Amino acid sequence: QLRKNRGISILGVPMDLGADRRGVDMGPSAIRCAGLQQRLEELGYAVRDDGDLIVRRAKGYDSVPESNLKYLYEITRVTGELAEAVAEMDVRENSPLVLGGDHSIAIGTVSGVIRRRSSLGVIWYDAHGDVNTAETSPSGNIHGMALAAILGYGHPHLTNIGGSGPRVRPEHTVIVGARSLDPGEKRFLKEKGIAVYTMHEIDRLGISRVMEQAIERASKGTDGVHLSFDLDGVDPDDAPGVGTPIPAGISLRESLLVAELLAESGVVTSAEFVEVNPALDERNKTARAAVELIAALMGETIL
Ligand code: B3U
Ligand code: MN
Ligand code: MN
Repeated sequence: QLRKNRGISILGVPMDLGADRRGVDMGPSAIRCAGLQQRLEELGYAVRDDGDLIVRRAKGYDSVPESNLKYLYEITRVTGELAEAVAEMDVRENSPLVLGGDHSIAIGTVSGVIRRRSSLGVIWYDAHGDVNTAETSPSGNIHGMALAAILGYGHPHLTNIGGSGPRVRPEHTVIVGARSLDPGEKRFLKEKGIAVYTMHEIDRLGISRVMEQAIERASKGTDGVHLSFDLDGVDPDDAPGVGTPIPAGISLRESLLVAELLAESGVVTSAEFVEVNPALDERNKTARAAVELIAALMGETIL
């Protein structure tokens, strides 16, 4: 649980290679500039900022000859380091809060978190499914393959980062906010029986019932839930600074309720906030939204 008697360890991963577009490498910096640490300290947490991992700017496409995976080697290296760093936080009894960077970093975060847990649930808040593999990906961008890798599917380099075998089971995986899925992803999600709350379900049931069900699914039979929060899940009107804005998304207001409901449930044991792109943002609006969301997740209430 993200409890106040536990400290929080912040780690930034300034990587944009998985998105193949410059800008999200500045995400950790922008979120810190928006006042993250102070906000968490005001809530009573002992916050430790471990700084950023080092990401090498790859020259050209450091890709494997037999596949379309872009920057596979550097992404494998960085996420492997991330897994070790996150596992280390757990030893210190600090809750990991990872700042992205593109969403490929989730492979490292989850692989680190799972070291000391027998089973983990994942709530994947995203406009996308991120369940492509090299075979189904339209882009070769690894950020669109992160959840598949966590579930044990994809290139062996990606499925063996910081461990081996599936990190999370399909029945403990929930996607919230999906509105842009590739044909291969739709097939994958149906085949594996992964719960997907698309915008359709959110509009029909309302975000609060969706979260009730999502929390139940991710927490039942697991000893922790990881929140992987892609800022492009939020509507681009509220979070314009993301690499791939998809309209008709979840409002910031609803997203804050998501964070508050998660805080109330007490099931979340680690989190990451990814895909903030300050180069496309308006006066750091998206990073400021990220800080609001993190504060709510950590128990900040209005009254
Ligand atoms: N599904 C597409 C697009 C995409 C995924 N994640 C983001 N964009 N941010 C792909 O490339 O896999
Ligand atoms: Mn994503
Ligand atoms: Mn996304």
